[in-house]
Amino acid sequence: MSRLNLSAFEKPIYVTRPMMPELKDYNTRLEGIWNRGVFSNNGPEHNILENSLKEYLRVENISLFNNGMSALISAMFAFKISGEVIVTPFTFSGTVHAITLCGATPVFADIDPVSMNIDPTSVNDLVTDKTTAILGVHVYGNACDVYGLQRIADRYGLRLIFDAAHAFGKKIGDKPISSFGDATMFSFHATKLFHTGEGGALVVKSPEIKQAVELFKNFGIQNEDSVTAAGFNGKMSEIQAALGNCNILNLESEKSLRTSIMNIYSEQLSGIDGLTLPPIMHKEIDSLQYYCIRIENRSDNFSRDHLYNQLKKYNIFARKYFYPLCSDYACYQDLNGKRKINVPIAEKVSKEVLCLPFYGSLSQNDALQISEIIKYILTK
Ligand code: T4K
Repeated sequence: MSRLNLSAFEKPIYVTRPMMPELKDYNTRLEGIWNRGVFSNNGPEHNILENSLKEYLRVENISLFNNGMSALISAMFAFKISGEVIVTPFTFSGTVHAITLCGATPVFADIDPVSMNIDPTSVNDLVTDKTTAILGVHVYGNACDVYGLQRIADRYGLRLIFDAAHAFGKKIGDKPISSFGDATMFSFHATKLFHTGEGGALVVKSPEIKQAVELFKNFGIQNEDSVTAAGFNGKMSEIQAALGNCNILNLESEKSLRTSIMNIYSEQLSGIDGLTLPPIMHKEIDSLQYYCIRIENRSDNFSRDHLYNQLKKYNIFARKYFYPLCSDYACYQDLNGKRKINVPIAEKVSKEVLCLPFYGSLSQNDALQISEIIKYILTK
């Protein structure tokens, strides 16, 4: 390895870079698409990917989508979600917008201070006779308290839906993450561990719900003679699926490269007072989606924002996922009526988090250099 240095990177270093197959392998699949002239509507690339994902994720009822948010919206419609949905404010905008776009009202629960996922105790306090569902997000790929949330869902007869945009391939013990709750959404956006450029999937427990989901994502068309429900167009194209069929073959090597980067950061950044490494969640197989540290806001020279801004001077573009909180968006200020939004832990956490560059094509030297720069900024 070359000598460590504190100089700025020549080229920008982003929070993530997409896994990319050999162009010739993608071209081979594109040639097939060209020869067939089939670009969408459950073509062969789509069907191959659906079967591969069934096997990889160990699931039965999976539907592929043009993006993760479409998949989440479809879950809402398939379950006819209305009234209030209890959700974390510490997530990407798309999670909460999916609730709103379906005509339901998001109600914000607080999060656990360690896992940074929705806190079942806070959820329990927010259940009313209008509540129909809980929407949990496995933030950074750390699993929610799936058992605690299921107990609440069972107690009040609520649907339990998970946003697993960050948790592709995640397991709790030997159970796939999508075996919990009624439905689980995955995102296959270019910024995700496994991706199809844009794309996503929905895994559901019941075959009947899968039928409703398939209908909804194809305009409600049952067959040439019958349209049985109002639906939209959520279909994954052949071009997207072909990329997924290439990428799935490189997944294990991407994961092993990310594991090396994770180990470098965890070793280099441990023991810094005021810096917290990602939580180690026991009995979980990591999804390796993000590497997120937390910085206590102690002074002008020791805070998340200070580190974030200083890193830019070195051409390092870390990201503040998830700041601001969804509950602070202008469009969600009036939603909860007289009920005050009470999410103090989420407020604190969102001001501390910083996702570091984390992807397989980041070199180990670069990860070491980024660590050195972080240590320098925080201790100078
Ligand atoms: N739920 C959760 C919890 C989510 O995190 C997301 C998406 C969703 C739901 C919705 O799923 P999708 O409908 O998107 O499938 C990015 C992604 O656009 C978004 O998918 C993701 N979460 C979110 C956490 O991150 P931005 O606005 O930060 O993306 P952007 O364009 O700034 O990209 C970040 C960096 O990645 C860039 O600085 C460079 C790199 N990049 C990005 C793209 C798109 C590349 O190197 N190549 C690329 O093609 O939202």
